[in-house]
Amino acid sequence: MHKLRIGIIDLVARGPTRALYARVMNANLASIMPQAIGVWCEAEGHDVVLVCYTGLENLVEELPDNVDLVFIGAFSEAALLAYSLSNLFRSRGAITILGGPHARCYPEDARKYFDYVLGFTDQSLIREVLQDCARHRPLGVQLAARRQPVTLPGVRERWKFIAPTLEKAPVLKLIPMIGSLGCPYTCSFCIDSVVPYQTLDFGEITEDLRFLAKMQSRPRVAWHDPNFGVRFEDYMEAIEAAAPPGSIDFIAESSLSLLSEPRLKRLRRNGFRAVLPGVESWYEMGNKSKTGTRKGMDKVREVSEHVNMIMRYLPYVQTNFVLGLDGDVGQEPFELTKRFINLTPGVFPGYSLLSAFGRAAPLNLHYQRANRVLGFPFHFLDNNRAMNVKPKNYSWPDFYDQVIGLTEHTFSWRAITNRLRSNRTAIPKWLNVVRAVSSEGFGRLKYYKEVRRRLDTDLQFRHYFEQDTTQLPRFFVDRVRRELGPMYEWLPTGALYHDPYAYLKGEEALAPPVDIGARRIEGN
Ligand code: B12
Ligand code: SF4
Repeated sequence: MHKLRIGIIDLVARGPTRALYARVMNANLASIMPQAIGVWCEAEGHDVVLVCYTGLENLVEELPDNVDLVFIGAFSEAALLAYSLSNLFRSRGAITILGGPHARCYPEDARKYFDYVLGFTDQSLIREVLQDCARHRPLGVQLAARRQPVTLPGVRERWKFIAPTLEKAPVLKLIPMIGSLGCPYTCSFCIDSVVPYQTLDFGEITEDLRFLAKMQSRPRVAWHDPNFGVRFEDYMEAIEAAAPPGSIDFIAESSLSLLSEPRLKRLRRNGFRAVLPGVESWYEMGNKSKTGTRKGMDKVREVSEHVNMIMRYLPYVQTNFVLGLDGDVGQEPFELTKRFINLTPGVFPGYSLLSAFGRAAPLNLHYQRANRVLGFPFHFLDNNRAMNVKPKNYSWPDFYDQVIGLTEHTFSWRAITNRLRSNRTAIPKWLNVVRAVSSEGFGRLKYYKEVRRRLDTDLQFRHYFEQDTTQLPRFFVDRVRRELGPMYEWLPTGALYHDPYAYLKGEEALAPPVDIGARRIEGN
């Protein structure tokens, strides 16, 4: 097999941007898998150029124009950019491959624009793709390993791809690591509820941390584990074996139920600086926050006490909420979240509007069966700019009124000042301010208000939300055009639309996958 010129693009932005938050943070959102694929492609003897696209670089200039093969990793919010890039590289003769969350959630759609669409990906699947390396058009092939990989290249092997990405981050520089895949819990809204929990090699983790401690003074590691801390003891031992306590800083997503006081003491000793637990709702998912059957204000008090306790040990806490879940009715859930913010002034609340990402979770079938899923272009599916599930207990105007009220409360100057005062260390204090005044706080508020205004004044817009038409309102088309910038001219025809019921139709058709050796080829 001849040496291939391979381009790998990790899309952490959906188009060009100059936003302050993007400048500070986007390079820290880099994914692990594109780097791992880079390592695997080089192991097969090929030349690799990897670009983490943060929205600030000129993407086309950064990649050699004579690549044979281009891997693109994308979230759904960057799918239209990924489709445009695929179109551009195909026009230059390259073979294109999509992987990442979008490929897992919307493979039926992605096949229209890529030669290969990969689900679970391991080294042997990459080897097969490289050996096949053929055009598959008009419909690409959909391939997946049988399960999540049992091993992934660690930081030492990925360093040549990590280092240039870190250079793009001006202040805070986060190194992505992972120690486990899947989750033992089964929250039906989550992509990992059906993926068995498995850990990677803890000895490797210790070696990687030792390496990092040599490469940088006080490195900062962001764990990408879906639920960090399930094998708490093993992690702590791996970290403690690597470097003196506190010489490496860590950030992790962990369920509240795993964050008990004795554990927090150990986390603090071991350099943990931030955790992002999910609360999700005051009426649902009690098992995640260990609040059991407690609901409403009782749950608010309990979670608030818990989070305030966490903040005595760790400097930064973000609690994640989902707005618009079926268990929520009326003003109360929103008012309770406001109470939570008042009772927990130091916390940064992260809000997601209920979103059903295609095949991501079993619960999405329920929304599709109830005909409640809307086909907003992927570009808006980032948990905020479009809620693609019609709320069960709210009209759209009601819902947006509540979301606006909560966002105003959360990013009022009073709340921003309270957050600033309640946080003790410099980075958390100022990161919270930047998040509040940039695209995440003020930016979203402005956007929600525009959506709300149009629900009253723009008939075409309202009809779309009410599912009276599937004709996309101008508002969304114009935004895509503006936000894709020069790549818009490469957006394939029809890519603004997708079938939001593809998952349900696929399940109903029940086309059995064909087994070929170690891999699974579906519907090709
Ligand atoms: C860690 C994580 C993050 C981290 C790191 C993000 C990153 N760039 O990797 C942070 C906190 C930054 C983050 C942010 C966001 N996230 Co997030 N995140 C996760 C989480 C918890 C784990 C993902 C992970 O790394 N798993 C470990 C890897 C190894 O496994 P995997 O993801 O299953 O990937 C496998 C395959 O997909 C494939 N693969 C993965 N990437 C690639 C790339 C290529 C080229 C190929 C060929 C294959 C391939 O190989 C892997 C091994 O089999 C998932 C939920 C979950 N439990 O999976 C959500 C999830 C991926 N996030 C999600 C979302 C929506 C977001 C945000 C938009 C939220 C927001 N509003 O800010 C942002 C977008 C950030 C961005 N643009 O980069 C959604 C994505 C849905 C979708 N279809 O787009 C998920 C699925 C959660 C959900 N809501 O269901 N996230
Ligand atoms: S605990 Fe978190 S990662 Fe695990 S299934 Fe529930 S939401 Fe998903």
